[in-house]
Amino acid sequence: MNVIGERINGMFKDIGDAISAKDPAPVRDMATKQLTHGADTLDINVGTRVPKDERAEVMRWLVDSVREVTDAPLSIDNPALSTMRVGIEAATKKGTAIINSTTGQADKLEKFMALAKEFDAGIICLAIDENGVAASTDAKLEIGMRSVAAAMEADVPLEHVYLDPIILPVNCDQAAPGIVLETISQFKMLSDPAPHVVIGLSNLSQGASERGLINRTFLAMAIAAGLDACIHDPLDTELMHEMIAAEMLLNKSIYSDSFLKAHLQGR
Ligand code: THG
Repeated sequence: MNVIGERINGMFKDIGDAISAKDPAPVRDMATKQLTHGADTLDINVGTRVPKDERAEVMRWLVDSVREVTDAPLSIDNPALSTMRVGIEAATKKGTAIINSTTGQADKLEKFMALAKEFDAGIICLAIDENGVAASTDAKLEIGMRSVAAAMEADVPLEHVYLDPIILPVNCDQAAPGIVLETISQFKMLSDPAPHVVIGLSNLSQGASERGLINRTFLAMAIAAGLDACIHDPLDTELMHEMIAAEMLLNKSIYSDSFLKAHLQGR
């Protein structure tokens, strides 16, 4: 499982305040903390408080701040191509990066895949196009297929492609999580080698109570369906333990009586 730590995001008060104050210390600390708690990759998102015309510069500052303490892979989380280029350029000076993300319109796919090729970066492709978030399994698969085809066309290796079916808050549409589970297992059959499949787990429980319980229950089900990357909070210890147990039960890691301890030490 590629754990993509979600905490360096301007939507969180601590990081939003650090951005406003141009104080790199809380950003560096949050990077280190997520990595010691088991994150493999760090998501970097400037948030919505920053005015649009300042987002590229803030992205560069966030990436440079994180790169002072780690060369771990960074997931550059922004919809605009110009900000994406700045973030990917800064991140790949030292280490690798993932483009997070592109939507499925032909022109967007072409431009973002060219960027992935240029920087040898990974790329997350959302099940969204000009009609918005694809609602049905078939509509999500259709965009997934288009994304895989665009990667092949641009000579981006399928090992660098991550399909995101898009998980929305369960309190808005209770049927949607089941559709996402079905989509995850079908995404895995789209190509050989299979694309990676990723979700932004915390979206699921936004506005709900019992957030932790909802997130970790769904993560176990999604891992069973084939999820192999997840944007979530690695500081949520119960969630991380549940993830490790799920991987052990699916025979993706070795069982021993002390499997949890052994796996935590290995991270
Ligand atoms: N797919 C991809 N990338 C993504 C998402 C996705 N990036 C952004 C988001 N979704 C994943 N990251 C978060 C980060 C935080 C929250 C949800 C998703 C979250 N935040 C609290 C809230 O809104 O209640 C804020 C808490 C606070 O302010 O302290 O839930 O789906 N590819």
